[in-house]
Amino acid sequence: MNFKTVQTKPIDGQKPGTSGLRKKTSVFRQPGYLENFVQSIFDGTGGAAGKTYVLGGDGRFFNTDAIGIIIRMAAANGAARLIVGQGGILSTPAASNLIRKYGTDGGIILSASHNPGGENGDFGVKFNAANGGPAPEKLTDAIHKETTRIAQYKIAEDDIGDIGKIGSFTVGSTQVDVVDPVDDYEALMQDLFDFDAIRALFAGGFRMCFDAMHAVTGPYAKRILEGSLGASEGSVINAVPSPDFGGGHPDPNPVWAKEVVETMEGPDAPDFGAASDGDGDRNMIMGRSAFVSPSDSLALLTAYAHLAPAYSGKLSGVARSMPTSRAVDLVAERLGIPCFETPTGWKFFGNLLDAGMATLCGEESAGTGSDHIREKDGLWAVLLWLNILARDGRDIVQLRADHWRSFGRNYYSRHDYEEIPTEDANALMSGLRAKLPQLPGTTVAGLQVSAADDFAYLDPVDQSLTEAQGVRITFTDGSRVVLRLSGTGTQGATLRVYLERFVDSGGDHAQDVQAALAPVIEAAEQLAQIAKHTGRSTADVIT
Ligand code: G16
Repeated sequence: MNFKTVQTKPIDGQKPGTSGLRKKTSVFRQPGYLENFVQSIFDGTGGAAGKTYVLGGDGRFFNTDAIGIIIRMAAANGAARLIVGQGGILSTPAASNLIRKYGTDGGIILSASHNPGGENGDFGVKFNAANGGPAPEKLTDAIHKETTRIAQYKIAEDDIGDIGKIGSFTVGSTQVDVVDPVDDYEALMQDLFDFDAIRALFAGGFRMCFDAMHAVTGPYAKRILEGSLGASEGSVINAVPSPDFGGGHPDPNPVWAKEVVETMEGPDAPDFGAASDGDGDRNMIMGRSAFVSPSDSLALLTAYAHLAPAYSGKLSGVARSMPTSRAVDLVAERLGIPCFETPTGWKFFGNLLDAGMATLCGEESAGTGSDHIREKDGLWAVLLWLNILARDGRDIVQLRADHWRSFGRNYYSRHDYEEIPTEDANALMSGLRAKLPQLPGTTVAGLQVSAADDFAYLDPVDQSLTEAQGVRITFTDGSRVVLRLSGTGTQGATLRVYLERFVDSGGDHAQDVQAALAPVIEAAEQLAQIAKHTGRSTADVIT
């Protein structure tokens, strides 16, 4: 095997965002772009020599080529071993599991998550650390620093073995083990959940529809739901991963996961609906004609997790990202366990999970997970729901209604304004930040402001401070508006406006969500002057 050292120059903009480096696929395919970033990952994390990495991706366009490049670079940099998903496929949760199970030094995951794929879509590269979780800020900062001073990268010149076949080959002195992407993940799920109870549920006629959205979870869901658990054939739809996700947008929310939504709202709807995203870490949950918001899902899973063997009597605490609704806080309070509020980004849960301070975590952005791995996990959420429904016996819609009657309902919605010119988005945020100190005590759209700040997080484990994580404005009636700019977009800026209104246990829980939130929506507009800054009178995506 011949190795070569290629002279290169820093490329602007290789700063990882909320979750790795995400760019247009065409940007990643520019000569040296991927290579520069991968070499910077190695250099920023102490070099690849003698290390073992997990490697895989969500199968989007350029996945296979990128895997080949990374294998050749890891070998040239002296890695000892690579564990690669067959065909270059690994869901993000499956990759996290492999890193932990085989004690590797980390992993490289190729995905732009829920962003569309294809030649004109998005691509992404993420480094996960030895705990299986997304690299924390100090590592992503170190990687970014390398991208600004890189002068050369190393790569093997010759062809390598076939990653389409399970087995092993070597590249120089690096051993490459190609593994089944599903096996270890399924074994983990069997350890966590009561598979017998779920099997009995399906055997009793329970029906579900899982939309894999032509993305990576198809093979996982087929094997586990239809194979091991006995869901009827056809329960998993859009199950074959395709490089452009069938031309779709693999984001599991009511806007993009239309097929399962129509099924769940149609005549003869199944009992349970779900979907997962491009790389399998997000989830959407539905009952008949009922979308369960991710924030509510987190609260309900926390309330009923004891019905699953892995979590019975074992919840040390919960954590949610700051913009996620406070429904789970109420459950944690009643259970007498702590509830942590972190910035957006799964990486912020890592320390809490490692320290055993939180067992379940979740985010409004359709992410839920636990300490079984260090990523959010779409299929895990579906299986925990199935386990709960199998053991509880109630229908999901009834379960949720009973929950609201007991805890009250946190009406919740997110309004996204996409592809705004970056300067306009920054002007909106800085204008808002400037007026925060004057807001408490004032009344906006009939709501009195009780507190207003720019969220800063002091990590209770390593004491690191992360500032400017989003503006939050709370009102005396318990309502809340949060505004922040997305860190995962690839074009312009995306403004996210998170809206929440609490109606207590005796109140009306059957209102239309947007109608219930109308005063909060109006307050957000008056406070941030969204229409003036964006030139738009409504959001592009409302979930
Ligand atoms: C990533 C992060 C999540 C975050 C989401 C949205 O998810 O891991 O923690 O909530 O992005 O982030 P933003 O609001 O900055 O766009 P994923 O599924 O895209 O990897």
